[in-house]
Amino acid sequence: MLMISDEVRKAIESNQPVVALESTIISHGMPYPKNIETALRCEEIIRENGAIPATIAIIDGIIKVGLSKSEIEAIAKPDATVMKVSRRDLPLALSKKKNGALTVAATMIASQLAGIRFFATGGIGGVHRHGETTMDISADLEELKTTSVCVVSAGVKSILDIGKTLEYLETLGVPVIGFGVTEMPAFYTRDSDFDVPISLSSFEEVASFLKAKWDLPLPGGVLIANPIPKEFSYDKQAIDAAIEQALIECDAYSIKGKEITPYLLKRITEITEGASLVANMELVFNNAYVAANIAKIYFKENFPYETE
Ligand code: PSU
Ligand code: MN
Repeated sequence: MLMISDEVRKAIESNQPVVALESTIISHGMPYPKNIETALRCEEIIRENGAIPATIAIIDGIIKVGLSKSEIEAIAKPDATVMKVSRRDLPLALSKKKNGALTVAATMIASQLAGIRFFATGGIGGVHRHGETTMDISADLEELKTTSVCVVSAGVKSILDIGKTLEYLETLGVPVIGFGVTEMPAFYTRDSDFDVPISLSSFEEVASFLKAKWDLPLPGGVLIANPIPKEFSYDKQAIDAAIEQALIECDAYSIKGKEITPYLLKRITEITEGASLVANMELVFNNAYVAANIAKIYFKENFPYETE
C-alpha cells in the first residue's frame, strides 16, 4: 500500500535529510497551472538547500512517497478526479484504488510510515470560526498530537479561528514555534494579534528542540509557524475583506465538511484576482527553504558520520 521512490528510500536509509510535501495544496489548494509550478519549485528549493524532496499522494490506490513529475501532473490537471484524503479517508482511497491528494494529517501519517520527519506546507487546518458550535475542527490538529513529524507552515489562515486553534494545540500538547517571530503569523500576513507560545530564531535551535522532544521520547508533531517574507506579505485589510466575503458565500451556499477549506481557498484566489496566489506561492517556497535547512542540521547533529 506504500511505495517509496528509490531516491527517497536511499536517502532515508542513509540518514540524509528528506522533506515531505503534501498534495492537497496541489489538487485542492491552488489553480492549474500554478499548482504544478509551485509543486516543482518547492522540490527544487529543497534540493538547492541540501535535502531530498518527497511529494506524497495516492496514485491508483497506492500511497506514493516521492512522486515523479508525471505523477504530480496527473493529480494537478484541472480535469483530474482526485479525492481529498485526510486520516479517516485513507482506507477508502486505498481499497477503492483512487487517486488521492493528502491533507497535512494524511501526509504526516504517510511520512511517519516512510520514516520522514520533516514536512513543508502552506497552512494547516484548524478550528474553524464558530467551531464551538459547528465542531468543525481539522483532523490536522489531532494528527499533530500523535504523529512525530515537524510541520513547517506559515501559521494559520484567518478563515479559521486562530485563537481557538492555538488553545486546541496547547490542550493536545503540540509545541507551536514562531520562527524568528513572537506573534503567530496568519498565512498571508505576518501578524495575527496572537502571541506565539514559543519563539526560536535559528535552524540550530529548532533542530535541538526537536531532538530534545523526540529523544525523551515525547512522540508527536511540532508546528513551525514561519511568517511570509515581508516583501510578499499581503495587505491585511484587503485579505480580510476577501476572507469575509468567501465566508459569507460559504454560509449562503451551505458548503459543508471537507469541502469548506477548498471552497474558501478557491474563492479567496478569485476575489483577489490571483494576487493572493502570489503570496501563497512565496510563503510555501519560504517554508520549503526553512524545512530543508532544519532537516539538514537535525541530521548533521544526529548522524554526523553519515552526512559529512
Ligand atoms: N490551508 C491552506 N491551504 C491548504 C489547506 C489548508 O491554506 O491547501 C489544506 C491542507 O491540505 C490541510 C487541509 O491539511 O486543507 C485541511 O482541510 P480540513 O480543514 O478539511 O481538515
Ligand atoms: Mn473540517
